[in-house]
Amino acid sequence: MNLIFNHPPTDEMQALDAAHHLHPFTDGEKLAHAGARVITRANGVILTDSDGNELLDAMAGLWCVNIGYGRDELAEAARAQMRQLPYYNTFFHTTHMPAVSLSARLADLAPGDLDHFFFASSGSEANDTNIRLVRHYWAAKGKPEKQVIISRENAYHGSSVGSASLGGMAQMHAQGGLPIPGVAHISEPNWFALGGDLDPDEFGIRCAMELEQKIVEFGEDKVAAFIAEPVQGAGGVIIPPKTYWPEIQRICDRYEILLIADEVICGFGRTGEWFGCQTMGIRPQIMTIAKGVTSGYLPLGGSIVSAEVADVLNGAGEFFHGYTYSGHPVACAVALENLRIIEEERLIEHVRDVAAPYLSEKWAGLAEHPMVGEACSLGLMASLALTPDKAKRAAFDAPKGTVGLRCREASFAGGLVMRHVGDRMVISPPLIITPAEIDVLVERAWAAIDSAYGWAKEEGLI
Ligand code: PXG
Repeated sequence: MNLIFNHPPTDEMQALDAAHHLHPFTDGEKLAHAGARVITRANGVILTDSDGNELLDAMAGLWCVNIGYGRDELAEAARAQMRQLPYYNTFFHTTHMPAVSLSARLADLAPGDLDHFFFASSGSEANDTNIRLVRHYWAAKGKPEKQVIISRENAYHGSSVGSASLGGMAQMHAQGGLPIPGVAHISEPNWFALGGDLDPDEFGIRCAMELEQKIVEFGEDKVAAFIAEPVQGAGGVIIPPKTYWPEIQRICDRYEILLIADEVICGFGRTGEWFGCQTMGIRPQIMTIAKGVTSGYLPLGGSIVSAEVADVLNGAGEFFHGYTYSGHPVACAVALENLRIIEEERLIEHVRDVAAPYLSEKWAGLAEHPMVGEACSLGLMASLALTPDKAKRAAFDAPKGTVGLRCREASFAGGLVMRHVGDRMVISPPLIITPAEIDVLVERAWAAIDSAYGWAKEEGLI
């Protein structure tokens, strides 16, 4: 029997899952006790589980299914490419049309002179590439001591040793001796949690100035790059104050350090432009991409670098770096079809002109709930901060994430996939979402918050 299409009852699948499957970012014992939710199919913005429940997927999978589920065109693109050339590598002076076409397409789409692409299969791999690439770049320019990469606390750049080191997740660093040497972190521009009595604009400047202080501390001749997400995603959809990015750009320019925009979440329409750096008005020399480039239908990631960076790399002999699946032809073919759909169906215009303004208005209404201290959105990413005291922007008197988890559970039970990051709730729906679907999303989000509110009151947390 084909267990995938003709599956056994839910409890049997859960038992098999618990017996053999180690899940990412999961407490295995708790999961085995509760049993995993089994997702069996999806269409548009709706997931269906093995018991036939339907859920509105306000996370677009894991921030990636930009064009929504169920697009046969991508299946057809994969099938055609698999039949013609399922695999070949791009090492040893070889190439193939899917990699050629996708590099050229990305060079067209990326802003400024970002016009060369190094392929990987994920955001983590791409950021590992970036670590090696920027150090190799500076060595090629006769400055091998420029090694340090500055990042931010509560940033997420991946889960491999290198990319998790770039990330600023304390819990990840605590497991396995991270970060690696040569990575330093500054504060995140999270006004709600860290802004104290400063107004958001002053706080934005103060956070950016930390970059300057760190560069001066190490010495400009030691610092290779600064990496940041235009808007932190996994950190809780933290939208920086408007003063932040212009000041960061000024500092990067002044001290001649490379700016790496990690566009793994922000790229491919999420912010209402092709890339988050365009929304933020910054000029990175390198962008990390993954997720939305294929809408998650197949794994693909990589680094887009400027003409100047590419020239230096190309003039520096062999770069001893690459992955078996760098430029995988099937993933590239699927990416090209995905980009065609985003462009021809004008999905970025849909986000910018229809979905984001509508979400922004409806989402802001959630701030009227007594337990919501902040409700903010940019493009189609949004978050809200749960708090027992709005005026003080206070945290709950419970381990971080206790109320957030409760809210997430209520959300799932009410037919909405909404995530929690500590006690912030986050969403990032497919770009195709309609105003009517946004109404359902916000209604279910309110119900989930309200359910968690009732529970928090009973527990004496409010
Ligand atoms: N950079 C950013 C900005 C990301 O959000 C990565 C790099 C790593 O990409 P890969 O493809 O290696 O996973 C990411 C991934 C969450 C969550 O819980 C977020 C991500 C991955 C898994 C979980 O929000 N982002």
